[in-house]
Amino acid sequence: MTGTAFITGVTSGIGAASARRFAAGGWKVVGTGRRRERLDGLAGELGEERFLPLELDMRDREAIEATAASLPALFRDVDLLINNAGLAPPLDTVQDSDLAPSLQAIETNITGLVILTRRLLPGLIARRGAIINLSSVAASYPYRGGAVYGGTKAFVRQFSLDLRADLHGTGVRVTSIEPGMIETEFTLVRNGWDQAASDALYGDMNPMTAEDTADILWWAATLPSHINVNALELMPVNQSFAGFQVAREG
Ligand code: NDP
Ligand code: 8X3
Repeated sequence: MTGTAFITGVTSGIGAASARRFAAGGWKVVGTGRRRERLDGLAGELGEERFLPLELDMRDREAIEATAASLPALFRDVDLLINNAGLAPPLDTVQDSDLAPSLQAIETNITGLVILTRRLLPGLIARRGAIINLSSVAASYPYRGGAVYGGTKAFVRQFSLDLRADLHGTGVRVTSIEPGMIETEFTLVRNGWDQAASDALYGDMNPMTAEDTADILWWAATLPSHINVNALELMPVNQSFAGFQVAREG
């Protein structure tokens, strides 16, 4: 099976690896992100017949609508939407956090995802296509400093499951992918591009890679069309669960 994949956030990490994976598998890819030079780099690598680079800020509603409405004929018939673009605000508690990074995560991870999904849904229904949304283990397992990020990813997970119900009988597949630690620019972004913080998190624990994750997205997308992976939780072997915390009074 091949087709056209619309992948958000291809300028780094999972999105970049997925653009390469689907292009290598014979798909056409529409790839979005804010960093023009990275989009151009990927376009040079994958070729203009295979990859359409589109500069798009997922916080810009009008831009999302305009982008989806003006896809060129070669890339217009989207069969697969991978809602990947996203980020986490710094690991501050809600009471000690700045509001702006929280709103940025909500607007990117939730609002932009909903607007783009709504816009592409008629075509996806017409083609009995598929949607894969990047949620996170943070949707299900709370951790200190993760309230807004985990909240956005819980939304993505639940939106995916409820969307399946809405799309009942249309043949459209919807999947929530819920990974744990993948070494990408994710932790650099979360920590203001502090390389030492990222290295400390992923050091000596053999995290998943963007390529590992792209292979899993590829697997989910290319299963026989009568199979729907509802939700898939993933972790590196060296990441698992910790207990509750208890505050002692007095
Ligand atoms: P990266 O930081 O490497 O990539 C994030 C991508 O999202 C970039 O291409 C970035 O592009 C794009 N993006 C961020 N903000 C915007 C915006 N406002 N408009 C458009 N694009 C935007 O992180 P990952 O590859 O790791 O993350 C991809 C997804 O996977 C995210 O949704 C993340 O929450 C999720 N995830 C990541 C995990 C991890 O451990 N890494 C685990 C579980 C889920 P640009 O900056 O050019 O706009
Ligand atoms: C990010 C996954 O485990 O780093 O979505 O919080 S984790």
